[in-house]
Amino acid sequence: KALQGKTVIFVLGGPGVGKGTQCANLVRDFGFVHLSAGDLLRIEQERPGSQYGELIKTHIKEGKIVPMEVTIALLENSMLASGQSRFLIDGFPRKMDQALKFEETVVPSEFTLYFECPEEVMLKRLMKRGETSGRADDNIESIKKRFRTFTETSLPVVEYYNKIGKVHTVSCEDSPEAVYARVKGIFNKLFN
Ligand code: UP5
Ligand code: MG
Repeated sequence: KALQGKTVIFVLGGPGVGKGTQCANLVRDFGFVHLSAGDLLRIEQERPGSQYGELIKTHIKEGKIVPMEVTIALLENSMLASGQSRFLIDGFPRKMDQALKFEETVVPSEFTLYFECPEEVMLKRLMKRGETSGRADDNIESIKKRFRTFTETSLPVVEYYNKIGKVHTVSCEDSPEAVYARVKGIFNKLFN
């Protein structure tokens, strides 16, 4: 319970919607620590001696959700190690049980920042990024699986928080700058 009282914002949205891009802006302007669950899993996958390397690799390629014990431990450890108190948790929770478990055992979230965008726009962004990203899941087969997992399993998390009035939704079809203007509008009211 070392993290009780810290500020946590969940940043959710489909694959390639721009979560990482917008979180970088918020780090610069509002002093948040940005923790991408996907980035942490990719780092753990590469760590020599990790017992989860193979598990993470196959789950990411298949667009499946890694068991929450692994992801929550990575997030909690990073939060503690940072010594900071404001966190953007990017790309997590992706499943309802993960949301409840994290809020119960780590810290409750302030709200969810939800990025919304049509699938064909996200597809274009990911295919373009795939030309240079080296990410094992930036190919058409994996992307389709990621979209499906998002719609079937992760979107219900957003719907749950929306029902209890804890979601700020931002449309992400426009340029990164235009999207950030909207995000900044929300954060200015809450954190300045
Ligand atoms: N771009 C960004 N914004 C743009 C804009 N407004 N206009 C035009 N282009 C824009 O952006 C994607 C690309 O689009 C970039 O090239 C960017 O320049 C451009 P980015 O900011 O990277 O989008 P993001 O939403 O972060 O996309 P990402 O691919 O990271 O999202 P995913 O949710 O798919 O990936 P993540 O890394 O979170 O997860 C990967 C996998 O890890 C999951 O599929 C899953 O298998 C596993 N995972 C878990 O199991 N559990 C977890 O808790 C988290 C992940
Ligand atoms: Mg990302």
